Amino acid sequence: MAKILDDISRTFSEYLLIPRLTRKGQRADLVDLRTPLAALGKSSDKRFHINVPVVSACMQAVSGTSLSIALARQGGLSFIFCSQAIDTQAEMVRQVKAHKAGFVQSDSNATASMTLEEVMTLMASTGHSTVPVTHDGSATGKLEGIITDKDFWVYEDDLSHTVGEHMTPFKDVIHGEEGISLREANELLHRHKKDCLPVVDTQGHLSALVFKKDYEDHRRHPNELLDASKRLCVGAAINTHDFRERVPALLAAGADALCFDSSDGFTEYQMEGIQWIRDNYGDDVVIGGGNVVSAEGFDYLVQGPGVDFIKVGIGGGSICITREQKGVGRGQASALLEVSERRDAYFKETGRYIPICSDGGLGNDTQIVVALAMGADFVMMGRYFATTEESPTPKTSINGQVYKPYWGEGTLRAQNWQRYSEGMSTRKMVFEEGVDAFVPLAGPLAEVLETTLFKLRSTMVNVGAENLEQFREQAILTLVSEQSVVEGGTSSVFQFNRSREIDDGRWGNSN
Ligand code: MZP
Repeated sequence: MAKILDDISRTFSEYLLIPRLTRKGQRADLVDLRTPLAALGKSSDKRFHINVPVVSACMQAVSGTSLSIALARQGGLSFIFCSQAIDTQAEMVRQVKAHKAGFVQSDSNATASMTLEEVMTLMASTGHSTVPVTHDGSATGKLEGIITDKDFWVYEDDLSHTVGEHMTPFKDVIHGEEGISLREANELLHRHKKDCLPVVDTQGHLSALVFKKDYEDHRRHPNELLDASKRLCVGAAINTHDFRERVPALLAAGADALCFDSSDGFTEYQMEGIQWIRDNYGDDVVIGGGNVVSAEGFDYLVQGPGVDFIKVGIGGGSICITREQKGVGRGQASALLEVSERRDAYFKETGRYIPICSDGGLGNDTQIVVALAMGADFVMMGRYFATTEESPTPKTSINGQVYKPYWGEGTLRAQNWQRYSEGMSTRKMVFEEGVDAFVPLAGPLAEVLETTLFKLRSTMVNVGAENLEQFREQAILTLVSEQSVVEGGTSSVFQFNRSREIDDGRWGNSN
């Protein structure tokens, strides 16, 4: 007969943290969020750390180039999805590594003959109010001028006029020459009181734009995750089918960490992949394994040369229907608690510390906090990042609200059969394990993440913790009853203003 576990499968929202002593001088802004992504304690310690404990999911609707750049600039790491051809994935890794902080390629461009109405539509669809005007409308065409939303009045000007009639012509545009340093570019912006500086090559072709807001963003978030050559860090997902070809291409492109993207990583298929990478590349490559939901799964993946970090979670993802479709999975809190306990015991036994990533199902900021208190070294999120400006999907207006498409890797749309087909003879998706959906736009990643991390830091202060290791050690959690959840919300009051966080729909009003 099957064995039935004694404990109930529990979720994060069933727990609350009990405050511990906060000592004088402890402040949210002093809390250190640095966390390991690579196994610690082996002879060849790689000590690959990330500066904030968040990574973005290996998903088409999440980890594209722009999001990977934006997240690394905030100190986190993205795993570029592997449900695409090897060369396109490697190219995305290359683009992140080649990103020159502060210099961006323009993604909204016009020609002088376009009408103001057309340029307004362009500004609305890209959300950018500064548009370079080039001879061919491309991002690298000869620069003829700049048009911004301040150059025309929607209700006063004739919108059938051309861009050429309203733009600032090139001769009057403050610009930089290719080769200019970021510091010099920012000095020009400062001196001329400009928001945007186009940079042109010797032929007058546009090569990049430098924005004042990026400078301000950098000053506010000096946490960028950089490699030894000061390039942004980026991770890449791999699967158990084509790792022999994919891994060499991704490493050659400069990927800083690899991660198996599998709904169930407790398999000999994954072990074969890990073994192959270790045999061919040794211990220097950072490899994430998973997903698992039990101590047994953890023990399997750390055997032999083993993985660097382990992802925990099956069936909890916001777009996931694996539990309904196959009856497999476990409440995310229960899974994380069991694996974390095993990780700590394994550390005591072997001196080897394996970071754990809680993957999927984080429905609000408090659940992120609880996951980190329960033992996760960092969390992986899909929906959270899909709601940001930088996710790779287009903004879509539905009934006057702005949304972004978000779909699971187990959908017919993603066609990521490699993620789900361990042990199956078929090389196609027979049934879906995910859904195709929309999420409300929340705003720029830097702003969204700043709020989340501030909440995390302030909870850590409540628990008297100065870093994530202390947070895990000192955390005391209590199970909550349904009635105490009700008590935790507002009661017997009428609210005129809802907070911005609820208004922006980030959490689907579930906060
Ligand atoms: P969430 O942050 O949207 O709740 O969950 C993201 C996680 O869900 C991913 O990191 C991955 O582990 C998982 N995922 C991705 N696609 C599917 C699916 O189609 C899925 N079922 O479960």
